[in-house]
Amino acid sequence: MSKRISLTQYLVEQQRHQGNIPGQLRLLIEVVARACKTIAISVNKGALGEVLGTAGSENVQGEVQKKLDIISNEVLIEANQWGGHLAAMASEEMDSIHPVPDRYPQGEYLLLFDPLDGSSNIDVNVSIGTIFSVLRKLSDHENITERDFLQPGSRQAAAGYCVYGPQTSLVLTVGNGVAMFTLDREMGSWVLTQEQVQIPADTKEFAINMSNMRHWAPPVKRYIDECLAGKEGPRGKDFNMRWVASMVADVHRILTRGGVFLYPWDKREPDKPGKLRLMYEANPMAFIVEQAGGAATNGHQRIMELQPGKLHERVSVVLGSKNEVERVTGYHAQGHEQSHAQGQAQPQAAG
Ligand code: AHM
Ligand code: MG
Repeated sequence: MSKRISLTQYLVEQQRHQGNIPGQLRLLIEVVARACKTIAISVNKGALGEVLGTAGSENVQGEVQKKLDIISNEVLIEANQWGGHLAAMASEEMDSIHPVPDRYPQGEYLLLFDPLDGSSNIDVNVSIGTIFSVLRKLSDHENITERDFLQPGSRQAAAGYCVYGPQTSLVLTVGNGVAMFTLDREMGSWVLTQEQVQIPADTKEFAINMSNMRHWAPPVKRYIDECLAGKEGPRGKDFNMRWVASMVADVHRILTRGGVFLYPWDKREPDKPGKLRLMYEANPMAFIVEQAGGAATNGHQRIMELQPGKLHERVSVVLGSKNEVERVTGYHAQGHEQSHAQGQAQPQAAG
Protein backbone atom coordinates (compact mmCIF):
# COMPACT_ATOMS: atom_id res chain seq x y z
CA MET A 1 0.00 0.00 0.00
CA SER A 2 1.34 3.43 -0.88
CA LYS A 3 2.18 5.70 2.03
CA ARG A 4 -0.72 7.91 3.07
CA ILE A 5 -0.10 11.56 3.86
CA SER A 6 -2.49 13.10 6.37
CA LEU A 7 -3.57 16.75 6.44
CA THR A 8 -1.42 17.24 9.56
CA GLN A 9 1.66 15.84 7.84
CA TYR A 10 1.01 17.96 4.75
CA LEU A 11 0.71 21.09 6.88
CA VAL A 12 3.79 20.27 8.96
CA GLU A 13 5.78 19.81 5.76
CA GLN A 14 4.49 23.12 4.40
CA GLN A 15 5.51 24.75 7.68
CA ARG A 16 8.92 23.09 7.88
CA HIS A 17 10.16 23.01 4.30
CA GLN A 18 8.19 25.61 2.43
CA GLY A 19 7.91 28.22 5.17
CA ASN A 20 4.36 28.86 4.02
CA ILE A 21 2.51 28.29 7.25
CA PRO A 22 3.17 29.89 10.60
CA GLY A 23 2.06 27.77 13.60
CA GLN A 24 -1.18 29.71 14.18
CA LEU A 25 -2.25 29.26 10.56
CA ARG A 26 -1.56 25.52 10.74
CA LEU A 27 -3.71 25.27 13.86
CA LEU A 28 -6.45 27.34 12.21
CA ILE A 29 -6.61 25.07 9.15
CA GLU A 30 -6.66 21.94 11.30
CA VAL A 31 -9.48 23.36 13.42
CA VAL A 32 -11.54 24.31 10.34
CA ALA A 33 -10.93 20.86 8.84
CA ARG A 34 -12.07 19.24 12.10
CA ALA A 35 -15.20 21.40 12.14
CA CYS A 36 -15.93 20.28 8.57
CA LYS A 37 -15.83 16.65 9.74
CA THR A 38 -18.45 17.50 12.37
CA ILE A 39 -20.60 19.25 9.73
CA ALA A 40 -20.19 16.23 7.41
CA ILE A 41 -21.62 13.99 10.14
CA SER A 42 -24.73 16.19 10.46
CA VAL A 43 -25.14 16.41 6.68
CA ASN A 44 -24.89 12.61 6.36
CA LYS A 45 -27.55 12.01 9.00
CA GLY A 46 -30.10 14.01 7.01
CA ALA A 47 -33.68 13.27 8.05
CA LEU A 48 -32.44 10.83 10.74
CA GLY A 49 -30.66 13.70 12.50
CA GLU A 50 -33.67 16.01 12.19
CA VAL A 51 -31.40 18.52 10.48
CA LEU A 52 -33.39 19.10 7.27
CA GLY A 53 -35.83 21.92 6.57
CA THR A 54 -35.89 25.60 7.38
CA ALA A 55 -34.97 27.13 10.72
CA GLY A 56 -37.75 29.74 10.56
CA SER A 57 -35.29 32.67 10.37
CA GLU A 58 -33.65 34.86 7.74
CA ASN A 59 -30.03 35.95 7.39
CA VAL A 60 -28.84 39.54 6.94
CA GLN A 61 -29.44 39.24 3.19
CA GLY A 62 -33.08 38.29 3.69
CA GLU A 63 -32.52 34.65 2.69
CA VAL A 64 -34.39 31.92 4.55
CA GLN A 65 -31.98 30.00 6.76
CA LYS A 66 -31.98 26.22 6.78
CA LYS A 67 -31.38 24.29 9.99
CA LEU A 68 -28.07 23.06 8.61
CA ASP A 69 -26.97 26.63 7.79
CA ILE A 70 -27.31 27.48 11.46
CA ILE A 71 -25.85 24.23 12.79
CA SER A 72 -22.79 24.57 10.52
CA ASN A 73 -22.30 28.19 11.54
CA GLU A 74 -22.35 27.25 15.22
CA VAL A 75 -19.95 24.35 14.71
CA LEU A 76 -17.41 26.65 13.02
CA ILE A 77 -17.73 29.38 15.65
CA GLU A 78 -17.43 27.02 18.61
CA ALA A 79 -14.49 25.12 17.13
CA ASN A 80 -12.52 28.25 16.32
CA GLN A 81 -13.01 30.72 19.13
CA TRP A 82 -10.85 29.27 21.92
CA GLY A 83 -7.61 28.16 20.21
CA GLY A 84 -5.77 31.50 20.32
CA HIS A 85 -5.27 31.55 16.53
CA LEU A 86 -8.06 33.99 15.65
CA ALA A 87 -8.97 37.58 16.38
CA ALA A 88 -12.46 37.43 14.85
CA MET A 89 -14.75 35.61 12.46
CA ALA A 90 -17.33 36.69 9.89
CA SER A 91 -19.98 34.52 8.29
CA GLU A 92 -22.51 34.73 5.50
CA GLU A 93 -25.08 33.69 8.11
CA MET A 94 -24.29 36.41 10.71
CA ASP A 95 -25.21 40.09 10.49
CA SER A 96 -21.94 41.33 11.98
CA ILE A 97 -18.49 40.04 12.88
CA HIS A 98 -17.87 37.68 15.79
CA PRO A 99 -14.77 38.80 17.75
CA VAL A 100 -13.11 36.10 19.84
CA PRO A 101 -14.57 36.41 23.38
CA ASP A 102 -12.36 38.25 25.92
CA ARG A 103 -11.86 35.10 27.98
CA TYR A 104 -9.73 33.60 25.19
CA PRO A 105 -6.37 34.80 23.84
CA GLN A 106 -6.54 36.77 20.62
CA GLY A 107 -4.65 35.44 17.60
CA GLU A 108 -3.29 36.95 14.38
CA TYR A 109 -5.89 35.79 11.88
CA LEU A 110 -9.40 36.61 10.67
CA LEU A 111 -11.61 33.80 9.40
CA LEU A 112 -14.52 34.24 6.99
CA PHE A 113 -16.88 31.49 5.90
CA ASP A 114 -19.99 30.42 4.10
CA PRO A 115 -20.86 27.64 6.55
CA LEU A 116 -23.09 25.72 4.16
CA ASP A 117 -22.94 26.69 0.53
CA GLY A 118 -25.67 25.44 -1.81
CA SER A 119 -28.40 25.63 0.82
CA SER A 120 -31.13 24.96 -1.76
CA ASN A 121 -29.62 21.49 -2.26
CA ILE A 122 -29.62 20.41 1.41
CA ASP A 123 -33.05 18.82 1.49
CA VAL A 124 -32.72 17.18 -1.94
CA ASN A 125 -29.55 15.23 -1.09
CA VAL A 126 -27.28 16.96 -3.62
CA SER A 127 -23.67 18.01 -2.89
CA ILE A 128 -23.21 21.04 -0.63
CA GLY A 129 -20.16 22.47 1.12
CA THR A 130 -18.31 24.85 3.43
CA ILE A 131 -16.15 27.65 1.99
CA PHE A 132 -13.54 29.55 4.03
CA SER A 133 -11.06 32.40 3.62
CA VAL A 134 -8.26 33.48 5.97
CA LEU A 135 -6.90 37.02 6.30
CA ARG A 136 -4.24 38.44 8.58
CA LYS A 137 -5.10 41.01 11.19
CA LEU A 138 -3.17 43.99 9.86
CA SER A 139 -2.80 46.17 12.94
CA ASP A 140 -2.00 45.62 16.61
CA HIS A 141 -5.23 46.92 18.12
CA GLU A 142 -7.42 44.43 19.96
CA ASN A 143 -10.76 46.07 19.21
CA ILE A 144 -11.56 44.32 15.92
CA THR A 145 -14.23 45.86 13.69
CA GLU A 146 -15.67 45.16 10.25
CA ARG A 147 -13.01 47.46 8.77
CA ASP A 148 -10.27 44.96 9.67
CA PHE A 149 -11.94 42.47 7.32
CA LEU A 150 -12.19 44.81 4.34
CA GLN A 151 -9.06 43.60 2.57
CA PRO A 152 -8.79 42.54 -1.08
CA GLY A 153 -8.67 38.78 -1.76
CA SER A 154 -5.02 39.07 -2.81
CA ARG A 155 -4.26 39.41 0.92
CA GLN A 156 -5.67 35.97 1.77
CA ALA A 157 -3.24 33.77 3.71
CA ALA A 158 -5.24 30.62 2.95
CA ALA A 159 -8.55 29.54 1.45
CA GLY A 160 -10.39 26.30 1.06
CA TYR A 161 -13.63 24.47 0.81
CA CYS A 162 -15.07 21.17 1.86
CA VAL A 163 -17.59 19.45 -0.40
CA TYR A 164 -20.06 17.04 1.18
CA GLY A 165 -20.84 14.77 -1.76
CA PRO A 166 -20.47 11.08 -2.60
CA GLN A 167 -17.03 11.63 -1.07
CA THR A 168 -16.18 14.32 1.45
CA SER A 169 -13.27 16.32 0.04
CA LEU A 170 -11.25 19.19 1.45
CA VAL A 171 -9.51 21.48 -1.02
CA LEU A 172 -6.90 23.87 0.28
CA THR A 173 -4.44 26.54 -0.76
CA VAL A 174 -1.92 28.38 1.38
CA GLY A 175 -0.57 30.16 -1.70
CA ASN A 176 1.61 27.28 -2.83
CA GLY A 177 -0.66 25.43 -5.25
CA VAL A 178 -3.82 23.51 -4.46
CA ALA A 179 -4.05 20.23 -2.55
CA MET A 180 -7.06 17.92 -2.25
CA PHE A 181 -7.78 15.64 0.70
CA THR A 182 -10.42 12.93 1.00
CA LEU A 183 -12.05 12.06 4.31
CA ASP A 184 -11.37 8.48 5.38
CA ARG A 185 -14.54 7.88 7.36
CA GLU A 186 -13.32 4.74 9.12
CA MET A 187 -10.17 6.46 10.36
CA GLY A 188 -11.77 9.89 10.74
CA SER A 189 -8.79 11.50 9.00
CA TRP A 190 -8.10 13.63 5.96
CA VAL A 191 -5.82 11.89 3.45
CA LEU A 192 -3.94 13.77 0.70
CA THR A 193 -5.31 12.50 -2.62
CA GLN A 194 -4.04 15.11 -5.10
CA GLU A 195 -1.33 17.75 -5.04
CA GLN A 196 -0.60 20.68 -7.36
CA VAL A 197 -4.07 20.50 -8.94
CA GLN A 198 -4.13 22.16 -12.38
CA ILE A 199 -7.17 23.43 -14.31
CA PRO A 200 -6.76 22.97 -18.08
CA ALA A 201 -6.62 26.35 -19.86
CA ASP A 202 -9.22 25.28 -22.45
CA THR A 203 -12.57 23.62 -21.93
CA LYS A 204 -15.79 22.57 -23.63
CA GLU A 205 -17.96 22.85 -20.53
CA PHE A 206 -19.72 25.83 -18.96
CA ALA A 207 -21.82 26.28 -15.82
CA ILE A 208 -24.43 29.00 -15.55
CA ASN A 209 -28.06 29.25 -14.43
CA MET A 210 -29.60 29.40 -17.93
CA SER A 211 -33.03 30.34 -16.60
CA ASN A 212 -31.66 33.89 -16.09
CA MET A 213 -30.56 34.25 -19.72
CA ARG A 214 -33.06 36.96 -20.64
CA HIS A 215 -31.71 39.16 -17.82
CA TRP A 216 -27.98 38.98 -18.66
CA ALA A 217 -25.79 41.77 -19.98
CA PRO A 218 -24.90 41.47 -23.72
CA PRO A 219 -21.29 40.18 -23.24
CA VAL A 220 -22.49 37.21 -21.16
CA LYS A 221 -25.32 36.48 -23.60
CA ARG A 222 -22.86 36.63 -26.50
CA TYR A 223 -20.47 34.19 -24.80
CA ILE A 224 -23.18 31.63 -23.99
CA ASP A 225 -24.86 32.03 -27.42
CA GLU A 226 -21.53 31.20 -29.05
CA CYS A 227 -21.08 28.12 -26.81
CA LEU A 228 -24.61 26.96 -27.67
CA ALA A 229 -23.99 27.43 -31.40
CA GLY A 230 -21.48 24.56 -31.10
CA LYS A 231 -19.47 23.22 -34.05
CA GLU A 232 -21.39 25.32 -36.56
CA GLY A 233 -20.84 28.55 -34.58
CA PRO A 234 -17.83 30.86 -34.19
CA ARG A 235 -16.20 28.59 -31.58
CA GLY A 236 -16.18 25.62 -33.94
CA LYS A 237 -16.78 23.08 -31.17
CA ASP A 238 -19.67 21.67 -29.18
CA PHE A 239 -20.02 22.66 -25.52
CA ASN A 240 -21.57 20.75 -22.66
CA MET A 241 -23.42 22.38 -19.75
CA ARG A 242 -23.50 21.51 -16.05
CA TRP A 243 -25.19 23.42 -13.20
CA VAL A 244 -25.30 21.88 -9.73
CA ALA A 245 -26.48 25.11 -8.02
CA SER A 246 -23.85 24.53 -5.31
CA MET A 247 -20.79 26.63 -6.09
CA VAL A 248 -18.57 24.19 -4.18
CA ALA A 249 -19.64 21.30 -6.43
CA ASP A 250 -19.39 23.33 -9.64
CA VAL A 251 -15.90 24.59 -8.70
CA HIS A 252 -14.85 21.10 -7.64
CA ARG A 253 -15.78 19.76 -11.08
CA ILE A 254 -13.79 22.57 -12.71
CA LEU A 255 -10.73 21.75 -10.58
CA THR A 256 -11.11 18.12 -11.56
CA ARG A 257 -11.66 18.38 -15.32
CA GLY A 258 -11.79 22.06 -16.34
CA GLY A 259 -14.71 24.30 -17.21
CA VAL A 260 -15.97 27.82 -16.69
CA PHE A 261 -18.43 28.97 -14.02
CA LEU A 262 -20.45 32.17 -14.34
CA TYR A 263 -22.80 33.87 -11.92
CA PRO A 264 -23.11 37.25 -13.65
CA TRP A 265 -24.77 40.54 -12.88
CA ASP A 266 -28.27 40.66 -14.30
CA LYS A 267 -30.74 43.44 -14.95
CA ARG A 268 -33.47 42.38 -12.50
CA GLU A 269 -31.71 44.26 -9.71
CA PRO A 270 -29.32 46.58 -11.56
CA ASP A 271 -27.77 48.00 -8.40
CA LYS A 272 -26.82 44.56 -7.10
CA PRO A 273 -23.44 43.56 -8.56
CA GLY A 274 -24.26 39.83 -8.49
CA LYS A 275 -25.70 37.04 -6.36
CA LEU A 276 -22.56 35.58 -4.83
CA ARG A 277 -20.73 37.10 -1.92
CA LEU A 278 -17.26 38.55 -2.51
CA MET A 279 -15.74 37.70 0.85
CA TYR A 280 -17.26 34.30 1.64
CA GLU A 281 -17.52 32.76 -1.83
CA ALA A 282 -15.81 34.65 -4.67
CA ASN A 283 -12.48 35.52 -2.99
CA PRO A 284 -11.69 32.08 -1.56
CA MET A 285 -12.73 30.34 -4.80
CA ALA A 286 -10.75 32.87 -6.88
CA PHE A 287 -7.62 32.19 -4.77
CA ILE A 288 -8.01 28.42 -5.22
CA VAL A 289 -8.73 28.67 -8.95
CA GLU A 290 -5.77 31.00 -9.60
CA GLN A 291 -3.48 28.74 -7.57
CA ALA A 292 -4.58 25.90 -9.86
CA GLY A 293 -3.63 27.89 -12.99
CA GLY A 294 -7.15 29.21 -13.72
CA ALA A 295 -8.52 32.75 -13.64
CA ALA A 296 -11.32 34.60 -11.85
CA THR A 297 -12.81 37.99 -12.75
CA ASN A 298 -16.03 39.93 -12.27
CA GLY A 299 -16.16 40.37 -16.05
CA HIS A 300 -13.96 43.45 -15.83
CA GLN A 301 -11.33 43.00 -13.16
CA ARG A 302 -9.52 40.27 -11.28
CA ILE A 303 -11.77 39.34 -8.34
CA MET A 304 -8.87 39.25 -5.88
CA GLU A 305 -8.02 42.89 -6.64
CA LEU A 306 -11.45 44.24 -5.72
CA GLN A 307 -11.45 46.40 -2.61
CA PRO A 308 -14.47 45.35 -0.53
CA GLY A 309 -16.64 48.19 0.69
CA LYS A 310 -18.65 46.10 3.12
CA LEU A 311 -18.61 42.65 4.68
CA HIS A 312 -21.59 41.17 2.84
CA GLU A 313 -20.71 42.68 -0.54
CA ARG A 314 -21.87 40.82 -3.64
CA VAL A 315 -20.03 40.38 -6.90
CA SER A 316 -20.39 39.10 -10.43
CA VAL A 317 -18.28 35.93 -10.93
CA VAL A 318 -16.55 34.35 -13.94
CA LEU A 319 -13.99 31.70 -13.01
CA GLY A 320 -12.27 28.55 -14.21
CA SER A 321 -10.30 27.63 -17.34
CA LYS A 322 -8.06 30.58 -18.10
CA ASN A 323 -8.69 31.04 -21.82
CA GLU A 324 -12.48 31.02 -21.37
CA VAL A 325 -12.39 33.50 -18.48
CA GLU A 326 -10.17 35.77 -20.58
CA ARG A 327 -12.62 35.49 -23.48
CA VAL A 328 -15.62 36.47 -21.32
CA THR A 329 -13.64 39.33 -19.77
CA GLY A 330 -12.58 40.45 -23.26
CA TYR A 331 -16.22 40.52 -24.41
CA HIS A 332 -17.05 42.82 -21.48
CA ALA A 333 -14.17 45.13 -22.42
CA GLN A 334 -15.38 45.27 -26.06
CA GLY A 335 -18.93 45.98 -24.87
CA HIS A 336 -17.60 48.77 -22.69
CA GLU A 337 -15.69 50.35 -25.59
CA GLN A 338 -18.72 50.16 -27.89
CA SER A 339 -21.17 51.70 -25.45
CA HIS A 340 -18.56 54.32 -24.53
CA ALA A 341 -18.26 55.24 -28.21
CA GLN A 342 -22.07 55.47 -28.43
CA GLY A 343 -22.30 57.48 -25.20
CA GLN A 344 -24.41 54.82 -23.44
CA ALA A 345 -24.34 53.95 -19.76
CA GLN A 346 -22.82 50.56 -18.86
CA PRO A 347 -24.73 48.04 -16.78
CA GLN A 348 -23.64 48.15 -13.16
CA ALA A 349 -21.56 45.01 -13.51
CA ALA A 350 -18.44 45.97 -11.61
CA GLY A 351 -17.85 44.29 -8.30
P1 AHM B 1 -26.09 30.01 -0.74
O1 AHM B 1 -24.75 30.41 -0.19
O2 AHM B 1 -27.24 30.70 -0.08
O3 AHM B 1 -26.26 28.53 -0.81
O4 AHM B 1 -26.16 30.59 -2.26
C1 AHM B 1 -25.09 30.43 -3.14
C2 AHM B 1 -25.41 29.41 -4.20
C3 AHM B 1 -24.19 28.95 -4.93
O5 AHM B 1 -23.64 27.84 -4.29
C4 AHM B 1 -24.72 28.58 -6.28
O6 AHM B 1 -23.76 28.70 -7.29
C5 AHM B 1 -25.85 29.56 -6.47
O7 AHM B 1 -26.22 30.02 -5.18
C6 AHM B 1 -27.03 28.91 -7.11
O8 AHM B 1 -27.96 29.87 -7.47
P2 AHM B 1 -29.32 29.53 -8.25
O9 AHM B 1 -30.31 29.21 -7.20
O10 AHM B 1 -29.61 30.80 -8.99
O11 AHM B 1 -29.08 28.39 -9.17
MG1 MG C 1 -23.00 30.20 -0.56
